[in-house]
Amino acid sequence: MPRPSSNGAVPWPEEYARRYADQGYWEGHAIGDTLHTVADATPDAVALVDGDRRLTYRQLAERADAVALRMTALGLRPDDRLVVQLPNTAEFVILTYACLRLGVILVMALPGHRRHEVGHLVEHSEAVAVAVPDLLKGHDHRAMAFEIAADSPTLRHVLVLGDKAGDDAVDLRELCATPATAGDRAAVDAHRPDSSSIAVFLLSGGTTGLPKLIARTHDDYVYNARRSAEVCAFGPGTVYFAALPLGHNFPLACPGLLGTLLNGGRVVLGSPNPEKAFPLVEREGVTATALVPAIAQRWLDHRQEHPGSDLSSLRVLQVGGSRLADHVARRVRPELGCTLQQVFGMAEGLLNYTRLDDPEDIICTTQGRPMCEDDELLVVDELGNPVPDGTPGVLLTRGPYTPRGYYRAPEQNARAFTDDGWYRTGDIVRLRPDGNLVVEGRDKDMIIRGGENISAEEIENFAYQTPGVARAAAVAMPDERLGERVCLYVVPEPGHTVTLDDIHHVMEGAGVARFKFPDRLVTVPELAATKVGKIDKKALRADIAHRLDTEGTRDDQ
Ligand code: OOB
Repeated sequence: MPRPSSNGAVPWPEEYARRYADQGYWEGHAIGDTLHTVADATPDAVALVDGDRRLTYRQLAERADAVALRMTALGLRPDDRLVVQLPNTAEFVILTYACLRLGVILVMALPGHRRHEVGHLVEHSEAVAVAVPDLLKGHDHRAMAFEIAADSPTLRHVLVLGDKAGDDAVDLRELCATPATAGDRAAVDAHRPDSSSIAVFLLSGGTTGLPKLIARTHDDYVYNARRSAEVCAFGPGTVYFAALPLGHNFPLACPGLLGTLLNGGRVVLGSPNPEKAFPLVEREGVTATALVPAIAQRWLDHRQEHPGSDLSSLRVLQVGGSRLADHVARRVRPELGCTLQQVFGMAEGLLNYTRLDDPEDIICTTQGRPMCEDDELLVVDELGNPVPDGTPGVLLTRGPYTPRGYYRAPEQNARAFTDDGWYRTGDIVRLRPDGNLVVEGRDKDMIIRGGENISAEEIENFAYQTPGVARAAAVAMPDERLGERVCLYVVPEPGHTVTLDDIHHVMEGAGVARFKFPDRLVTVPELAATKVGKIDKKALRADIAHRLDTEGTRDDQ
């Protein structure tokens, strides 16, 4: 197992790093510099659209440098960590660009995260700053941030987006409106980070209690975005609609925001709700977007009910994050009039895409193939031995944009990575003779609820904190709308009853993200066990599927 470097990230072994650079995957430029090069080439093209606000490449680049300088005035330094939890807004993009220029490392929290998760991210990354909205969907992020700051030895700055920033916080709108001056660029250049340093920390969906941090370097992340953009044929004419939360790898760099900006295209910010998204697609002439299957299905259904909206500009709909059912995939071209691209990816690195010119059958029934020739794939059985092609097994991978370990997590790394650096994805796949992968299932203990990854272990930990719970097991239950939802099996202690509300109450108290709350509780006298005495989750998944079937609905509660 490679040893972590002094900054806590696990580097690629020397020989691989040299090879990836020699092959040209790693260009040796920091992302901020690369973005500036594009801005210099197309200064007057519109880079970003947020509602009525439009920023050209020049404006975006200048704002980023002005913000970067203001951040240094606040005391932020290269290698400092900033946890960001912002909606898809121009401020998010400007702040991201500024941090990339300065070498301040962004830690990408997700909008649904609450005190429990954001607090953990701040602590684990030793963040000095956090950026949040004031109020969003009824949640007071500002108050949450100050609560976390009060307990944190490192957090010094709270950046707030919205009318209620308050005197004790840095007003993000004001920060991003800082007028640019002539010397900004040179002054920020002085801080320019090394291309092998960490650009962003992405979060692992993960199977352990709390999200782990994935250190993505400038080198590997530029490649991630650039090669993705090539596969997706992004160029100056691309209008990319960032609908999923930008902190997620998929809309951020697959090819997403970064892949669009690196090619002189235009990014339109918004939310995936089809009622708002469809008019925006029409107004802005959106050519590409990325969705998770649950939302893609909502788009298809909305389209059937409202056939009037003009989606003719849309050329590519990327769908990934969880398994897209073949029958839903087949609806995309006839009903939305665009090419479907399936994306089987992970924040840990490896990206598989169906290609735009693949036959319809491959597009609709496979999850694509790796984007890079030097992505290494291994499909193994339970003992770790390679299976013959075409036989389902667990996927292991290595490659130029798949780091060799999580940040400061030696125990998890020992489990999630092999000694020679392969990442165990926990996904069960079948490798077809044509090189495409079909995702057949998961052997990791994770539930994917409408695109949000939930660790079963984390839910079980909260169940065990609930009075009256003797044993607990969380499993995925099938759901028409979200793909999967969380079902919690509980064995109560003798004489106790446990309700779903009891579990929610404990999670509420701990400030846990709402999307993780179990959707259903099943009380049983004992939990099915495997031959070696482990909880038999396969049997539990079959049990809940059977219960739903006999109830005649998969969509109750
Ligand atoms: C994306 O990234 P993460 O890190 O949130 O989740 C990764 C996991 C994969 O290991 C797999 O279990 C599942 O999500 N997954 C899929 C899938 N795409 C992801 N399972 C079945 N079919 C698919 N197409 O989810 C992600 C990152 C970049 C691009 C796209 C998705």
